[in-house]
Amino acid sequence: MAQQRAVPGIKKYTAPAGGWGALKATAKAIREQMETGEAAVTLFRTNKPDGFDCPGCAWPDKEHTSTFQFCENGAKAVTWEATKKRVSPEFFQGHTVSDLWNWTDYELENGGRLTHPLVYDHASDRYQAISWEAAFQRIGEGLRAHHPNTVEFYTSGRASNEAAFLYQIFAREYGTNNFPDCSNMCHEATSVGLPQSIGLGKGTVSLDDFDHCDLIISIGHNPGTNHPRMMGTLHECAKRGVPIIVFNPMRERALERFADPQNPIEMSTFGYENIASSYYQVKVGGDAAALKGVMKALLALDRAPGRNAPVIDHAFIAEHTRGFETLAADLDATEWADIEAASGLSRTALEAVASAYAQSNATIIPYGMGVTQHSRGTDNVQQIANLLLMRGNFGKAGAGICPLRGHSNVQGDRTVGITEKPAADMLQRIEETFGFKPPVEHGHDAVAAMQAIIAGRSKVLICLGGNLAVALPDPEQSFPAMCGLDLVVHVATKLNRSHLLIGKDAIILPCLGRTEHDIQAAGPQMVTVEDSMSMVHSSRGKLPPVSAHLRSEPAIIAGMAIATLPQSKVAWAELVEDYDRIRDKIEAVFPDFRDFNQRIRVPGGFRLPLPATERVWKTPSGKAEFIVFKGLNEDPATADGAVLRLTTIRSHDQYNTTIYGLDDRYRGVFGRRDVIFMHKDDLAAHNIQHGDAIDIETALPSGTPRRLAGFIAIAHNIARGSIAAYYPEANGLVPLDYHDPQSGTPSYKSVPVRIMRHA
Ligand SMILES: Nc1nc2c(c(=O)[nH]1)N[C@H]1C(S)=C(S)[C@@H](COP(=O)(O)OP(=O)(O)OC[C@H]3O[C@@H](n4cnc5c(=O)[nH]c(N)nc54)[C@H](O)[C@@H]3O)O[C@H]1N2
Ligand SMILES: Nc1nc2c(c(=O)[nH]1)N[C@H]1C(S)=C(S)[C@@H](COP(=O)(O)OP(=O)(O)OC[C@H]3O[C@@H](n4cnc5c(=O)[nH]c(N)nc54)[C@H](O)[C@@H]3O)O[C@H]1N2
Ligand SMILES: [Mo]
Repeated sequence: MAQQRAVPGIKKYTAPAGGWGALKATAKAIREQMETGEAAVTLFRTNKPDGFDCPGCAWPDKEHTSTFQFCENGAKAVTWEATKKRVSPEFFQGHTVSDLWNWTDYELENGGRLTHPLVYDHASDRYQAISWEAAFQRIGEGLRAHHPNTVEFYTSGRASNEAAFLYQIFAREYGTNNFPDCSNMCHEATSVGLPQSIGLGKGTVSLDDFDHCDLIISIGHNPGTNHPRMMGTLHECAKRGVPIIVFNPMRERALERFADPQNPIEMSTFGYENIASSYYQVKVGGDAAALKGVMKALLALDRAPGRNAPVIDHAFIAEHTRGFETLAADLDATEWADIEAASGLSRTALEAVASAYAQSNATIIPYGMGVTQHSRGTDNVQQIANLLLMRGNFGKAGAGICPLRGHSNVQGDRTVGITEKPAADMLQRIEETFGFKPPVEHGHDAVAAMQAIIAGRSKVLICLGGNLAVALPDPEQSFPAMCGLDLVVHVATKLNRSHLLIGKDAIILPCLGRTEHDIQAAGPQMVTVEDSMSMVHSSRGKLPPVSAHLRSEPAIIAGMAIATLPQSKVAWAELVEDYDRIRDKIEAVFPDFRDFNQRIRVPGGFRLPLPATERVWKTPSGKAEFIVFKGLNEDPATADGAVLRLTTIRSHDQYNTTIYGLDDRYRGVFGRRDVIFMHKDDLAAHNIQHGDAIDIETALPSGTPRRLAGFIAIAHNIARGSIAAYYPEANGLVPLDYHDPQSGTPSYKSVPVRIMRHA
């Protein structure tokens, strides 16, 4: 038995999630980043019809007209952007880039908001102020000197629809479909997998469906931290008596018990609601096996003699789907012993899930990165679709699939054309609308872009937000490769490590954030975003910009385009004067945005068409497809019992590569991020004690082993054989070429590793 000794910063957290702890943390975020009066007003206007869209997550808001919904991590995201701290040209006079490299990711961003356009000066190793016009000219010259297919146009998911649309038009008129995108590291398995299954690459539920569901099966996501406003919804469902079944290798506190900070009675009595009715600690990478087990048990229930009502919706299957017989044959041929071994769950447990599912007339399955970030992530998503299809859980109230998108507009960015594999009809409408011929040849996704940079095939990187080098796997290869680029341009709000990877020429262009006024020639502007449930709504900043030198993302893209494309067919300056004009063009290229400018002005916005919610299947066959997952392993299997599966996760105090602080309250970690969460029996089996320093090495069948040294092993409630570490610290263990072949999503959530005592 591993002995529980005291380890600095590791404590048991016994309270429910939410509650007073959340209020306290919010107050701290406001105190540290903002002037208090202003902060309160700003926060109050978040996600209200005349306010700005919360940059925290893509969970929708009820009606968008409801009263302010409190959320701790939304407050952190807003105060982090609306901070009183500044990174000005004087700041860089005091710090060379080599100095800054030694700062932590937290320290870099905590410096504050970028205030001026900057260019890197090799002689002094410093960023220096540059005028917008000079910066654009340099970018234009740089781009014109390169072949378009050697340039990468990265998008992080905060960009508005208007910015993302202009960006793709700029890159395509320039001549490339190289669109690496944060979605490629995130829900690409959804975007690729679901169109094959149901003819739609998005979720099918709306918030109202949660009021009508009988059962929720929540797989591989941590809403208490990453989608806190979802906790209000889950809390209501739990109160209504809806069973919530969770599949997650870690016992996440918010999925166990939650005290709603909006609920005065719970707050004053220290009460809470139990969230999960059953919690199954599936092995990391064991979801496909678990889902197959549930489907196999459902088949058995359906076939059981003496049942008067069928468990499987055969009428729906006959009318709407194809491939059920093949799926059933595969399930029949799959042995329970293999399912149990691969999932780490017992047959009895999976049968209990099937039986709860059989009793529910309307089931919702929400899921997150625990499902998508695997080398068979696409197949994984399709198993969820199969399970829902077996009982006709599409196109009826209270039922459907609910991928939890990451960035607040990552879904919208894809809708308005950020894709490396453009559809022919979009290209045709771009040509009709703007009068230039966009390229047809497919471009690079995020992994392919970095591979091209490493191989020296790509020479220029333009980033609309994000922190690409840190978000991607394999920093040992990608960091030096980034420094070999001819030109790197970052449109950003805050300084991060990717900005310190200097090529021949490096430029930072500071932009307005969501919280700030955006005033153009025609007056104050709003932008639009699409949430996880395909609701498009407006966002209008409320605070004065942190610096007079900031420009909006649309204005910056137009500036780059004008400087790069002197013969452009696009009236860039005119479009940016009034964003209604951009929206008219979006509507011209994407007819789903019919009457865009009228409908966006209706409080709450509008929902984009989702054919699968009407049982219209936009697949080649016109039917929904059952897609068989061959085998059981989402990741390469290994017979070596000493090999553990590493998953990489977010702490409660971070937004992707943005680290707000060093605590992970609900998991009982305070003031440090260098930990490896392990089951106590795995610690014992490795003869390692809680608190020991360990090294971790990848154990993939091919490729050079990658190693991280000096992490602290801690005993945690996690499935046996599975271990967890924080992202991005653990990205050095994830190989860039270790990804889902269908979607290109890196297998961040399942790396085979060995651990050993720290050398
Ligand atoms: N505050 C805050 N909000 C955010 C973000 C943030 O960093 N901070 N990031 C945003 C973005 S871009 C995204 S994509 C989302 C991410 O939201 P999530 O999908 O919730 O993100 P992760 O923290 O990566 O963790 C997922 C959960 O998956 C579990 N898990 C790990 N491996 C497996 C597995 O193999 N199977 C199963 N079933 N579960 C597994 C982990 O235990 C963890 O509970 O959140 C968005 N919202
Ligand atoms: N190991 C591991 N790696 C992962 C993941 C994982 O679970 N495990 N998750 C992956 C996922 S899901 C994602 S989405 C990616 C995230 O990858 P990215 O989207 O590239 O990263 P972020 O950390 O969200 O980007 C933060 C930066 O965005 C800039 N920024 C913030 N707001 C704005 C704005 O309004 N405009 C502009 N222009 N810039 C802004 C700031 O400069 C800030 O430093 O990481 C992926 N990497
Ligand atoms: Mo994401």
